[in-house]
Amino acid sequence: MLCVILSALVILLNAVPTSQIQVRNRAFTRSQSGTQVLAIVRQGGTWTSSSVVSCAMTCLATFEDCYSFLYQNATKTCTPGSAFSFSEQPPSPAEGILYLAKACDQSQEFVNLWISAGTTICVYVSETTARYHDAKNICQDKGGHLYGAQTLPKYQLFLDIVAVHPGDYMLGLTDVAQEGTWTWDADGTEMSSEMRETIFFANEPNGATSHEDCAFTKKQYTKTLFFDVACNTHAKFICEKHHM
Ligand SMILES: [Ca+2]
Repeated sequence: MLCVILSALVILLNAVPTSQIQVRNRAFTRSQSGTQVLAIVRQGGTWTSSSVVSCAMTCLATFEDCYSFLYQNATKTCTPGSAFSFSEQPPSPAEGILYLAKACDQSQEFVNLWISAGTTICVYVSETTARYHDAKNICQDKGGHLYGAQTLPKYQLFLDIVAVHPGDYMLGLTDVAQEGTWTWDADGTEMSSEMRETIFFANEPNGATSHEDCAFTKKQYTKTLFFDVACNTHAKFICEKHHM
């Protein structure tokens, strides 16, 4: 009986097409702060380690909704996980690499990133610049919306993304509806005073002209903080959406 079960398991593992796994792989490592994701180490490539592929196959065979798996090189152990079953922060590189096996969308444009313990978000980072309204439409066409920094962890993730993809960025944040009242595109809520003080330069937003209704960074300054600027300014942008 045991042999039958083992044989069935082997068939099940072999039945998972390798190509299906390869396009799903996402690997992350930690930043210097030790608590936040810094970089996409490898994206959409081919795994060279048969142990990692085997771990992925185990995860996909164990959980219909395989979301992530941890392969620890030192101990050669594999820990598969279903959706959000990992309640801890990503492991350090020395501990192993956490692979998020679940794709954000069919096109593979979006990647899963950790926001905080047990929480991830799908983000798309633009390669080119656009005006606010065009960027907003692009994100909506992709089924998401412009990235918001409604919380400190989301602002930290924004900083981590910019560290990997340098440039001037905009947020999904405007006071176009009512001057001085800044609201997030994502849900229409008003920016908290805490986030206002965190993400803007001192004495900003200042509404220096009647057209400064959008929030952009300027890379000539050493800190990645925001100014209010005209919405027809060009900048890079990030789209966000929840995973499938
Ligand atoms: Ca304004």
